[in-house]
Amino acid sequence: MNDLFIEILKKYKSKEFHIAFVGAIKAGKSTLINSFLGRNLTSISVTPETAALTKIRASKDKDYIKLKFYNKKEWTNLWESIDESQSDIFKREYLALEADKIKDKWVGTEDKKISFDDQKEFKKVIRKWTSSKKAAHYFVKEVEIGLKDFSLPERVVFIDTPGLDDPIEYRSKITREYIDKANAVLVCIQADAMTGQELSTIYRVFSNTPHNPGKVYVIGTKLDNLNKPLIDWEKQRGEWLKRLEEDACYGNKELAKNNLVSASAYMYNMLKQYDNLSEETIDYELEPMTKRFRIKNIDDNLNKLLDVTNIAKIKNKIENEIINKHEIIFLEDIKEHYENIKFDLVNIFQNIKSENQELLQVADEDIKEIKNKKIESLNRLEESKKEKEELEETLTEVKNLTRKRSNELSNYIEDLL
Ligand SMILES: Nc1nc2c(ncn2[C@@H]2O[C@H](COP(=O)(O)OP(=O)(O)OP(=O)(O)O)[C@@H](O)[C@H]2O)c(=O)[nH]1
Ligand SMILES: [Mg+2]
Repeated sequence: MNDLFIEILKKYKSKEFHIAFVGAIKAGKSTLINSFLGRNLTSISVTPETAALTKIRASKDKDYIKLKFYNKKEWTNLWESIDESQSDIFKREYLALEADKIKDKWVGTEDKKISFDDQKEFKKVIRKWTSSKKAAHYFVKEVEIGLKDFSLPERVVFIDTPGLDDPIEYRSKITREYIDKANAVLVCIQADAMTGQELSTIYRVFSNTPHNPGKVYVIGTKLDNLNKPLIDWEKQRGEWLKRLEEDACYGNKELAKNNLVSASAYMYNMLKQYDNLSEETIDYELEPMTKRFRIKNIDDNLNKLLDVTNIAKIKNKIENEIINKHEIIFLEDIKEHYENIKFDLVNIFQNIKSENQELLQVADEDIKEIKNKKIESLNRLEESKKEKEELEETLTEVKNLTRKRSNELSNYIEDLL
């Protein structure tokens, strides 16, 4: 029982909370992450871009990048799986980028961590290791980005993933496998198209997490691409909900309604940098978008425009529904174990009591037998005392931990308000 508790405490201590951003290639995953981060960090492009699983989390100190490389065995396996997949895109791109020239430099290399003061340099290095246009990305198994201004709790990790339909099979496989592991999944689907392909992406995600559809949020991305975003989305939403309510997805109307949101991350990111945008960008990129929302004067309507992008709304959902809910579930979990232990303690002492009563009842019996029973009972009492001490120790540990987590949670909720 004690071991079980120690296991739980350990699990809780090291528990990371993973929020994965998945979807088809070019669905706007990286752009959406950037809007939550408040800076354009993850690489975005009009062609397949994110090639390595990229974890983003808080850094206590400076911004950093941490790289994990394939070892020789993993690299050989990867090549074999590419041979088997019968797709030659990987090899063609690999050749074109002359990646083989730098293979020996990176395969089997120890993990590497680099810290940064300079933002430009930081972005350049992130691109070097995550972009499918750079040769180095082939050899990196996982990239971790640490941000000193990450606004979510330390344990929260965002995961930018390669597209689920990435033509390079091993990349999409990494993403598929990740869906089950993640604590929450944000599926990005372009708001202007719910075609068969998009649906199959959605079904793929739900089939990877059959027991917990509630952890999936469907984000209709690039809302600004609709002709009349607000009106068109309402219609579109009705159609999407019909699909999402089905058993293959949420299997529940209310859950589907709550977990489907549209977003315009690109417009949000532009509006956030509005003061630094060139006139040309404002005239030819931003204004046409804002006009589709039937809003003309950007200067006077900045907050209204930020509001229609829904980014703040989704961020709130991440904090209030996903992270906080998870913290509460965990506290409940600990509380339940605490109650179980209390129950066991009561049982132990009730048993001792009834054994002693038995001892009195046999008082008439042979004196020798009484003595033996007494010794046996004393031994058991000794054992129980020990067990009681151990349990009390664990209880104190749990109490402290629960108190600490509650404080953290209420501080965190206070911060949010
Ligand atoms: N208009 C508009 N364009 C967007 C939006 N979000 C992303 N884009 C554009 O769509 C393209 C793809 O965006 P990414 O964020 O790279 O998409 P991704 O899903 O990360 O793509 P991969 O990593 O290649 O799978 C880029 O040209 C973005 O500028 C949006 O909200 N509105
Ligand atoms: Mg990307």
